Amino acid sequence: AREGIAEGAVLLHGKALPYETALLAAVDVIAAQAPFRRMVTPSGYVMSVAMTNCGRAGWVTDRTGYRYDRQDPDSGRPWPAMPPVFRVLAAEAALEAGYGGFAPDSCLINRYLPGARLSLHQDKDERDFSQPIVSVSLGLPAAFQFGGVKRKDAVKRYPLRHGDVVVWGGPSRLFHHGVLTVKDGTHPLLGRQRINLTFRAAL
Ligand code: MD5
Ligand code: FE
Repeated sequence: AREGIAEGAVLLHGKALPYETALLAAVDVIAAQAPFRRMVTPSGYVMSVAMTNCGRAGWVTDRTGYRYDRQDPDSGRPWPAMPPVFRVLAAEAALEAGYGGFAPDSCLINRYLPGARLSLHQDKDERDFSQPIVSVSLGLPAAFQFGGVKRKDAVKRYPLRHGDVVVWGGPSRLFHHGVLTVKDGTHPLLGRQRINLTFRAAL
């Protein structure tokens, strides 16, 4: 079922379920080449979310700032290629939400263990904000929060569950958003973690 949750944002319940096995196998292959790591923000804070990437560019942060980098700074090698199942799911979801021709060049893979969170922020490091962002939730559920373009705008909460896909386009592309502290639990396939795939046209 498809549900509008904000201006330009569409939640596709269970959209990723037919792909779950292939997605998780691909995440394991990527993480073997480019392991999950907790990065440091420019202010020196070690993020609670562990991250890796695939595709032509990966989102990274260190003391010098946020950026998209074609190489994994930990290894100096290019990020693993984006698996076909990632591209297919992202493009299908975007199309269902009204964005034809979505061709992401970057997929950030976020791993939340219980206790991890992502504070309210905007995604502003990409070149073309007319391109949507596609987000795939796997494993433990999370309370997702999103507000508006202004930091002071009122914030709403939304549960995101295993298999949910959200397409953020139009005005919602630049809405502030975050993930509340993930609660402890066990998912049948993923155990004690939430994995989020964030697809972007970054370059
Ligand atoms: C997550 N990741 O659940 C989210 C999914 C990130 C991040 O936020 O930056 O790694 S992407 C959610 C998103 C993207 C663009 C706009 C909006 C939400 N929004 O308007 O709420 O790990
Ligand atoms: Fe974000």
